[in-house]
Parts: sequence; C-alpha cells; structure tokens
Amino acid sequence: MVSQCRSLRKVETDKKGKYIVAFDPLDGSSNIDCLVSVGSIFAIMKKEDNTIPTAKDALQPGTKVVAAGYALYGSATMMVISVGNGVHGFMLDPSIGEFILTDKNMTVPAKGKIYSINEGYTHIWDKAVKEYIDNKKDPAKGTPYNARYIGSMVADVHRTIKYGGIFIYPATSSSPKGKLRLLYECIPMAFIMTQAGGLASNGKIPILDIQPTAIHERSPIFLGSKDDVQEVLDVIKKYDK
Ligand code: P6P
Repeated sequence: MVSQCRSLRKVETDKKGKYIVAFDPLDGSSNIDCLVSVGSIFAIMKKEDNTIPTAKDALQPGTKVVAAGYALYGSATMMVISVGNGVHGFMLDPSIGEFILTDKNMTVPAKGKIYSINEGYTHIWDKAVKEYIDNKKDPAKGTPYNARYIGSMVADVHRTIKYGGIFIYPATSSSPKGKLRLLYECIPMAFIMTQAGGLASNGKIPILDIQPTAIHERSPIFLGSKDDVQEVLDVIKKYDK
C-alpha cells in the first residue's frame, strides 16, 4: 500500500495479495477542528508480477486502475465506489451499522453552474485560468456561476458529481505542479469522475493517462462536468498557441 502518511507500507508476505492500493486516509484533515467534511480516497491497481512489491509497483497510470472510491465523513457518512462499471454511492445507516446502496449509477450533469477553486491564489494563476474564472463570474452572456469551495477535496468533488460544475486546483507560479497528489488524490478522483460521465485533466492530457514518476508527485487538476472542463481546456489551448 502507498499512503500519504508514508511512502510505502508492505503487507506481511503471507497476507500479500495481487493488488496495490494508493490511499489517502484522511484528506482535508486541516478542516477537522472546524467540523468541515473530510474524507478518505483510494485507488486499486493490479500488481503486474509476483516479485516482492516496491514503491515502483504503484507508479501506474490511472488507465490501470481497477477500482477507486472515497468515503465522505460529513452530515452523513457515504462511500462512493467504482470498479469500472459506473459509480455507486452507499450511505451508512448507523442504526444497523451497514452501508446501504442509495445512489445507483451516479452521473455528473453534462454542464453545471458552480465553479470551485481557491481564489486566494488569483494573483498567481496563469492567464488561462484567470480568464476562465473571470468569465464564470461575469459572463459576456448568460448568468454567472456560483462559487463554492470547501477546501476538502472529497467534499468538493462529491458536490461536483451531485450538482455538476467544475473543481480546479491549478498550477500556480509558486506551485508549478499544483498541490494535489497524483497517485492518491487526482487519479482516484479522475477515475470516479470519468466513470460518472465527466472529465478530469491536468490541463494538457487526461489525468488517467499521466505516467506517475514519483509516489508523492503532484498534478494540476481540472475535473467535473464534461462541458465545463472542455470549456477551460479550450481557453488553455488558446493561450498555448
Ligand atoms: P488549499 C486538503 O488539505 C487538500 O489536500 C485537499 O483536500 C483540498 O482540496 C486542498 O488541499 C485545499 O488546498 O490550498 O485550497 O487550502
């Protein structure tokens, strides 16, 4: 297992299986003291051979993910999981201590009305992100989007799947690779969002196509409704010319 807390946790040999788990046990933990929702994120990949596992086994692109999901600890506890055949949500019923299938085949709306980004970094965004967000706030035509940012990725992504719109954690001049971790934040959430009919990109290529080179590697991420993500990718392309 590869976890945010440590680089690699090896399972005892007699309990060793055929899979590698990339795991963020408590994402958004800086929000705990103020009771904001936090969550756990995981992605599961097949171990390609039966050699002794090393950190290298975890460096697989998201196209190799066989299952991914998150648990959201909010006003209720929910597990959202995909094994590559759609996305399904299971709500914890504390009265029986079981997770109940409450959200079968979760699909993200093709277009939303919410943008989600930390605007405290506006001064260090690149021109494309600045133009895109300005356009969401004050569009030439149509109504402005709502701004929603929780600062806890699991909660922001869950809202994006339920309501549509876009979640962005971009590269900035001070963090050229963004902040979020590729292996145990971006790839699992990209797998889920893609399975839910949305898009997830680093601004250039799909997150799932990125070949990780280091366990704690970071990546920019543009994730959510396919029309909203495509719109920001078109703006990025305009500036890349
Ligand atoms: P910022 C929480 O610390 C986290 O890793 C994600 O859950 C969240 O999306 C992001 O960082 C928030 O970062 O820089 O906006 O506070």
